[in-house]
Amino acid sequence: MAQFQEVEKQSIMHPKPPGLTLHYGTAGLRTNAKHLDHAMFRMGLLATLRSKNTKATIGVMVTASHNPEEDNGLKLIDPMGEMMAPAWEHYATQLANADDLLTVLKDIIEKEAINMSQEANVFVGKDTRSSSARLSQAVLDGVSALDGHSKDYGLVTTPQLHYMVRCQNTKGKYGEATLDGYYSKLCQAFIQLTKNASNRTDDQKLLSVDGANGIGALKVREMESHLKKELQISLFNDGSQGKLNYQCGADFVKVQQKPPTGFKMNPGERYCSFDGDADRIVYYYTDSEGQFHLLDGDKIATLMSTFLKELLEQAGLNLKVAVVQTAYANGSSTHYLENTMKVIVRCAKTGVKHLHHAAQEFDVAVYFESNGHGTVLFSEAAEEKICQLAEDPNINDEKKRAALLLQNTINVINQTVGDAISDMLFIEAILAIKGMSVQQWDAVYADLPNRQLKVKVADRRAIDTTDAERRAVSPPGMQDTVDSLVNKYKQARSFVRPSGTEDIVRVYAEADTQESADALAHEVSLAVY
Ligand code: 16G
Ligand code: ZN
Repeated sequence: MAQFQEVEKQSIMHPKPPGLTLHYGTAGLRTNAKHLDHAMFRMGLLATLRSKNTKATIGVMVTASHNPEEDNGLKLIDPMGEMMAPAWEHYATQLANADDLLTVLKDIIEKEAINMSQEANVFVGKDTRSSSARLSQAVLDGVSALDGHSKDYGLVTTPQLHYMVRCQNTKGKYGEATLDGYYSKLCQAFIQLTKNASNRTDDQKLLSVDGANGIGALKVREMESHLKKELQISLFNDGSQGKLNYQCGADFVKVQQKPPTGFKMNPGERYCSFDGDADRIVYYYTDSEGQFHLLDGDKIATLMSTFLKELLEQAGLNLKVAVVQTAYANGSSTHYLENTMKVIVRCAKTGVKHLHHAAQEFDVAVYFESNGHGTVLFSEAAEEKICQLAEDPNINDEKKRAALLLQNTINVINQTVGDAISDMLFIEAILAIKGMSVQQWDAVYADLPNRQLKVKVADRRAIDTTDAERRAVSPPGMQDTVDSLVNKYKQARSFVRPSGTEDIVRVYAEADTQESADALAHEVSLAVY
């Protein structure tokens, strides 16, 4: 077939380095940008096949998120804006590593019974890395080699591209598949929400944002005029001087538990950091003693779920709110959510796709990883009930207000994936409506002291876990040892899991004091073999 001849011809321009093996994992493909050209071309081919297979538009985002500037990577986006289905992740790995490209390609076509005359559409986006332009061109080459149509969105955040894909495939029902459409939808909803905040002072409208010297900074600038001064953002680490993700950004702040470089913090003021592709966010402040306080994904999930639960009650809607966390969620947050807020809490395996999947089972579900990646999902039935109520002329004022707030909440949220910009607007709206300071938000519960360690082992795959990674089933005896160590400490919990992104094992421990958490993490790491 002519298509395959074209693939063969083009692939010569995108040769695979000998001996290189890549793996499409939880975060897509990711490695040093020097080794990725062939993989990008091939993922352009795969996205085209996936588009033919689903008869829908597919997305390809070129980014390595919070990794250093020298790295790059890619994530594929399925029709509803969600991460690509796991069965196809396996094809991605096979295709990226194939020595005989055409054989693997034909194999996928046969296995999935793909109709090659079906039209294909692929949306492509990229972050601000210096390698991204060249690599996204390789993706576009791959799409055209198989006769697919592509649309190059250029510089966008990862969640913006997810959003575009969903808009396109739902024929505008979710919004318009343009950047302007995205900003208008989110910002209008934000402005409507903040109209419910009484006596909001100019000071409360101020927020400092660390853009990680990446795409998020660019896009916050672009959005500013849509906010009509209802949120006044002071942007730092905007990419004009510093290096991407270097000593800044959400991952740095969460891991180091300290402020990013690039600015001076004033006590009591609100700050947040995005990561390098703006799909994660964390908040923080310093108190009058100069002590740093981090509000991570767990605190964000608590704020959002509490707000939603209260509104649903006021609206008299019988819809269940759930929170989906991972094993890393601070024990205090789980305890508070289950026992004080009385919301359903579920634990999923690490990796956004697992949380997203678990969240889809509920009417309204907030999912967040502690690292700040998360969003809210509303079931179709829940959205319908909320919209019907908002339009019902026979309800009292309190119910009406709650229904309208819920409706605008749906619109401010990017339901496809965690989105720093959308999460930020929703958090700012909640704080404004509740008249809550960042300190008051922080004081809702106190985090248990905790410690994370990395352990290098001969073979991390020897460790197998169950119960959403909270217990190890192999090697034999390891979990018993962990249990006996945990029993020595108060309010303690610990688990061991193999990393999905690095060749290491991760140990997490929490306990009543920092000394205990540190000691427990250390003892558990010695028990890992
Ligand atoms: C990936 C995941 C992230 C997760 C991390 C865990 C996505 C988009 N990203 O970066 O959510 O927290 O892996 O890494 O799913 P680890 O397995 O090395 O601990
Ligand atoms: Zn990211």
